[in-house]
Amino acid sequence: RSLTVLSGGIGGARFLQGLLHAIDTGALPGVAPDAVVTVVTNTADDLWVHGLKVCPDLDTVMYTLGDGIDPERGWGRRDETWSVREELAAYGVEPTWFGLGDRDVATHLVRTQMLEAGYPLSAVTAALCRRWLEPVHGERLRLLPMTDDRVETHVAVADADSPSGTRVVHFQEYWIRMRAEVPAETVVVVGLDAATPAPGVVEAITGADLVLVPPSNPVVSVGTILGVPGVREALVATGAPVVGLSPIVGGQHVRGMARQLLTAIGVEVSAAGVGLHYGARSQGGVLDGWLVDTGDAGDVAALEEAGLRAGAVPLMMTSPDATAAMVAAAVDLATR
Ligand code: GDP
Ligand code: FO1
Ligand code: CA
Repeated sequence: RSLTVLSGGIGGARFLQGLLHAIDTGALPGVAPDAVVTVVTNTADDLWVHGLKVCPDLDTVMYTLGDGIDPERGWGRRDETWSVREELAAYGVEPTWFGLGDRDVATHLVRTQMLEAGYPLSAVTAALCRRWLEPVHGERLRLLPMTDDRVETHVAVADADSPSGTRVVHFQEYWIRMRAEVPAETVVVVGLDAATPAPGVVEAITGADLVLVPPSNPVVSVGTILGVPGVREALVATGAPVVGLSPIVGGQHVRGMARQLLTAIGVEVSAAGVGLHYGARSQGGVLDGWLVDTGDAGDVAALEEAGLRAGAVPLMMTSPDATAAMVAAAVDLATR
């Protein structure tokens, strides 16, 4: 069996931990323990900082599934030190707001050197995963960037000091420095329309037995993956069921800034709102099924009226077992 997951960073990584746990414990009906998982990961968070290419979502998934992640932060390395960051700050070099860990810098140096030598991001990612994923997962887990092309999410925020009344900042600045506390007016994903899916991405979707959309950020994680020309078409064309899980529980995101960004793009901040935003494949969207939290069971009727198979189950990823149960519910919905 081959499963493909469209993933962002922290939420997607936690979902994937539960998915792999479910496969290993035989908790998924009809999914054999030797199932192969391909992760198509958002790269629009990526940014160049201090001359280094940083790929937050790829690194978060890679470190999490390779057991190198810092469990408190959910990003960056455990046992991290910050000498490089402190020295850069001592030179007064911006951005000081971006947390660059010493161990993490090595990853960015390897990636930057390989990119400058002409390797595409997909080859760089495969090389980094030879250290982080192959020893633990062998060939059953593949981490792909959504595209090898440069794509960056920028956010336009109100700014009284600028002549236009608006200022555009990189998504990382909006999130890390501004804590998403300034209203986002528009989200612009620079380079997305000119991007092409990375090698293996379309086949991973069209050739899968099951495609899962984890409770990742619907705007800047899943939305950006769907925006890569060719990805949406692959989802409409695939013979695999496509099932997603809501990142919005009780009308609120569980963490991060999905509420602010959904509002910016005019999508209702609810489990049904996000499911309807992705849309039913029978109506030109990308989903066959959509899982909401038990507290949002009232949303199921509207989803089913829109052509989606819907279910209400506990959706908090409080442990690999809890997440594994969510994955089993998604597989069940897919085969219903
Ligand atoms: P990011 O790239 O680090 O922001 O991570 P993702 O985009 O993959 O996931 C972020 C999303 O995960 C947020 O919108 C959260 O609402 C959602 N999320 C985090 N934890 C949970 C959880 O336990 N359950 C659900 N349903 N969503 C979650
Ligand atoms: N998130 C923060 O809140 N503060 C940081 O200083 C920070 C640094 C950072 C460095 C490398 C990396 O891979 C991720 C980092 N993140 C940081 C997380 C990053 O902002 C993610 O993009 C968010 O989780 C949203 O996707
Ligand atoms: Ca992200």
